[in-house]
Amino acid sequence: MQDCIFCKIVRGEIPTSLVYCDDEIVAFRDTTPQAPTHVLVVPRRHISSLNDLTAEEMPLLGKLLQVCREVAKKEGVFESGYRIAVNTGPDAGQVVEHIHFHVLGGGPMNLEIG
Ligand code: DGP
Repeated sequence: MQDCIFCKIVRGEIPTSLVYCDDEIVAFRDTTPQAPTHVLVVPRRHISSLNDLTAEEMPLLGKLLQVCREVAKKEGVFESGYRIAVNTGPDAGQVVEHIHFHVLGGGPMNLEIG
């Protein structure tokens, strides 16, 4: 998608701190980290949100989670613990309309909602 910021990152048009990439998935550091480790895992294909994922695209979810796990290992939080967050829609605070998994870790976290 032309104007999508994460599509631009995926295409290499915006510089980013890359953590992982393969032919389907890219992971990079969040510019406004909410935890010592804060990495975003995104598919190269533009999908606006979890709500827009088709039945055929469901296997991609497993791959995204697998990459989240690899990122957690790479970042050294696999054993200490990490959180995966997928904000979906306005009430959840989704700002970027390109599905992304937040991988957060590096210290204890509260389970606050909101
Ligand atoms: P969400 O609220 O779930 O849509 O999270 C979007 C995240 O994307 C937010 O934590 C900040 C991050 N972000 C926004 N713009 C950029 C950018 O240009 N580069 C990177 N690396 N992260 C970005």
